[in-house]
Amino acid sequence: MNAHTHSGHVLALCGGIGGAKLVLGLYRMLDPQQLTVVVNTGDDFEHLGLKISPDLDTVLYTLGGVADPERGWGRAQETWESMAALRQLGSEAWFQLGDRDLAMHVMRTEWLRAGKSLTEFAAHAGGRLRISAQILPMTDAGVRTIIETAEGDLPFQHYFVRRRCEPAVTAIRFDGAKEAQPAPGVTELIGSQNLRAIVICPSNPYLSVDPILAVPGIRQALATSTAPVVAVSPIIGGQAVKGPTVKIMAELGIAATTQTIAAHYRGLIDGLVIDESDANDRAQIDVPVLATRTMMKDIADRERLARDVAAFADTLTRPPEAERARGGHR
Ligand code: FO1
Repeated sequence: MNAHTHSGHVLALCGGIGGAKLVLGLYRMLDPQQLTVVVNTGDDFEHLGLKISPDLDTVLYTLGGVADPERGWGRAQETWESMAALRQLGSEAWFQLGDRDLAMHVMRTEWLRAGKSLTEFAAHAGGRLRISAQILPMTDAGVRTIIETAEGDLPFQHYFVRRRCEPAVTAIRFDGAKEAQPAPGVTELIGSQNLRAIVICPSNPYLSVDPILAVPGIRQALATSTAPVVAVSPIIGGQAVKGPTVKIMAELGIAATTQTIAAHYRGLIDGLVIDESDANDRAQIDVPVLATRTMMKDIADRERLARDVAAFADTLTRPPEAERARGGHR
């Protein structure tokens, strides 16, 4: 089925770099006004007095066409003079804030201190970057991903950047999630009749997608949505494309396979997209599977995967909630 003949909104749930790649494909393949991206904010933190929202910025910069193509985070053509000056003054410098990127943090901090919400700031920044898709944080409340390690609890960026993911992970928790509410519009959109598909991007399920699902109301809205929910596995041939997914899975005693990803999203998804090299795993996955090339090296890869994911979603119908929860697709 030609994806373009299908109207209706697509909602993507996404973390940072890996997820943003597919989001860019969706953005270029769909009518951009028909795309909403709900972004993980569990990685957010306050640093040098500034409010930093790395995943939100990665999505904003990527869709705005100003992301650094090599790093995946931060802005292209970046310079680092303020970092050097901060270092000279004896400031901590383990978290790199580029000169251009700083503008985003300064302004977000100003807006939040003035009583505006993260949702309002994301809409403003998206508009200024001429992005016609809607970009929403998962929540306006402070949800913080805490990595429990053999060396104690570490806030996400301290674990990820400062400690380079070295300490062994024993558990992951999302402080503040229980008290949080979804950002305005998130659950309404998930429940909308006009929704074509919900796509869980190939972000780390434990670090980047679970915080979104931990916000009360989001998981339930997904379970009762009439739109098909499709996840894209971040595991290719037992490896994660980027980042510490496999290391963390091993430390948590979980096998890095597409079956594990399917099991993780059990009761939530109506279909799973896996890499063609993992096609043999299909037999052990109890939802419909699309095996295709999921590695996204260039823009053509992102667009093709986006088209494949949307066309796959169009072939799926949603079973009633109770049946889905039992894995009743077969
Ligand atoms: N990642 C790094 O590995 N080192 C950094 O110094 C760093 C700085 C940084 C600044 C702004 C920003 O938006 C992202 C930044 N990231 C950096 C990436 C970020 O830590 C992670 O990619 C995400 O949080 C994981 O999704």
